[in-house]
Amino acid sequence: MKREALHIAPHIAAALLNRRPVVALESTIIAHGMPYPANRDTALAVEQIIRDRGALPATLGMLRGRIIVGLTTEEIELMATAKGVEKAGERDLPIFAAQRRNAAVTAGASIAIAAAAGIDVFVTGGIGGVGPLASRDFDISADLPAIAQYSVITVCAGTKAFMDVPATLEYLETARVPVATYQADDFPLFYSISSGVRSPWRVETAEEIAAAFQAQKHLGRTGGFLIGIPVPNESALPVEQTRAAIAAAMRQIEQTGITGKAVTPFLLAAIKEATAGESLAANIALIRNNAALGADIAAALLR
Ligand code: PSU
Ligand code: MN
Repeated sequence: MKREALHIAPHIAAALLNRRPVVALESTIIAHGMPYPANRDTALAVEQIIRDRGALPATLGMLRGRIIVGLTTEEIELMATAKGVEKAGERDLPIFAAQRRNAAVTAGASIAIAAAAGIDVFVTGGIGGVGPLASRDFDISADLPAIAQYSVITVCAGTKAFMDVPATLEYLETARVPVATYQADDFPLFYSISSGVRSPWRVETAEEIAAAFQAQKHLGRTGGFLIGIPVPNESALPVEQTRAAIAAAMRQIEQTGITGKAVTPFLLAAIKEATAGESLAANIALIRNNAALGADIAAALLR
């Protein structure tokens, strides 16, 4: 992607030029991941958390076919409320650009945009992964090859909980992506603290992550890092509750025949129903937590 093709908000462009820390944020979680008004309130709260830690948030999205780096509050409100906001993965960007659409961007598309803009750190809630039925339906999120390809650090609370976590970690190993968990041994499970799978690498500080990312550049390697950080204890769902809600949601989706990029939004909504909203509370808590670490990594990279 060409940097000239992006519409970078002036304050973000200035921050990048002056080597101030910037954190990229996605918008699919706003338009398709959470109900209103939790989606808008969370998006704005996450931006404020990043500012409070001395970095600048740049929420990404597409408006009338233009890729925006640094949506305004009004534009975030539009993402949160407008009808017909598309879900744009990286491959959808040229089509929606030609059609002058409004589109929320996925984690994978956001990573591609962040790389083009020169933003090193990207924060999301949970990434897409190898889907639960991938051996049958080949559903592997395009988030994974984007993490592997672009030199951006992604901070998340794991894959979304209904993904196949062991298979996702295998994929990332094959794709040569360094994967670490922040202050825990196991890779997290989005709503729950542990996926039960040991993380390839454990880190204690933002500085450690920044140093390894700088070493990667020094070695002339391209590609990203994936950092998992468990949901805060007080908002975590017990793992049995997460697994039961996923099982219920999976039974529902088998009946509907929904496939492709509609799967993730459907399952997130079904799990929210199955947990009486507790999964949404966990989702909000974890993305706020991820944002704080993302801001600290962005600052550490510039020290
Ligand atoms: N994290 C959340 N909620 C979301 C998503 C992530 O807490 O809605 C979005 C991200 O934009 C991610 C997308 O890229 O879900 C993955 O969709 P799929 O599984 O179709 O690749
Ligand atoms: Mn998919």
